[in-house]
Amino acid sequence: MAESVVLLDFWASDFAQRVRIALAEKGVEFEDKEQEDLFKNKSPLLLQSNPVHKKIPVLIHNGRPICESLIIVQYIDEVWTDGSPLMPKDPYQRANARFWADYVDKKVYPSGIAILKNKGEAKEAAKKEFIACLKLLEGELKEKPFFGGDCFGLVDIALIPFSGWFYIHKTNGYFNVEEECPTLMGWVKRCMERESVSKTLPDRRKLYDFVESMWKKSETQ
Ligand code: GS8
Repeated sequence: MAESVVLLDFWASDFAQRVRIALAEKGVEFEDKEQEDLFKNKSPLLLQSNPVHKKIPVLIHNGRPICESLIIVQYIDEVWTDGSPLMPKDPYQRANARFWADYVDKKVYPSGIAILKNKGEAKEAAKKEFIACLKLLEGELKEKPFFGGDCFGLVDIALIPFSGWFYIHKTNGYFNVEEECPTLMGWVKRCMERESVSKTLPDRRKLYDFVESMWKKSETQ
């Protein structure tokens, strides 16, 4: 029986982009179920597949749902073993990769959201925090091509979707990541040379317009 791979997706979601990049790295074909009204009217399939968080992405593999993007990426790596691995072999390196991917979720994502959400002092503090996080990541990257060394893997997949925000920050005159973190920007360019990434990340102008309209809408509600 042919296997079934379905992704509950939303085009602008950084978390869903991680899953699409991992599937592309492994050459896995999947059915993409875009969630048309993710925030106001969740599909019955989403509610049934992720009853705990009710969020995308959800990967439904042969009828069984897997939730949480970083867990899904690691699942993909374990199930589809052809192609280059996304996790290091060594247990210490694996733990380290999980640590930094978790850091992206716990620090980079919240400070990035706080820039968009806040005004005044809180916005300024969030900008500082976001740049400090990126600089810390730059220190971890050092001179390596990718976070795990020569191989593109979990931490790269966790972080690269957020590079779409850099354009938003620059366009809004907040800061220029290219100037603040040149080494990290070199890594962004390297990641973008991979088809899995360049074909997955949305057009930055389209993303900009979407994010701006989202926050404007939330301000008026
Ligand atoms: C986050 C998923 C998430 O926030 C992961 O998969 O890594 N920790 C999770 N998904 C958002 C879309 S992206 O902003 C979502 O589904 N939001 C719907 C909602 O909040 O109702």
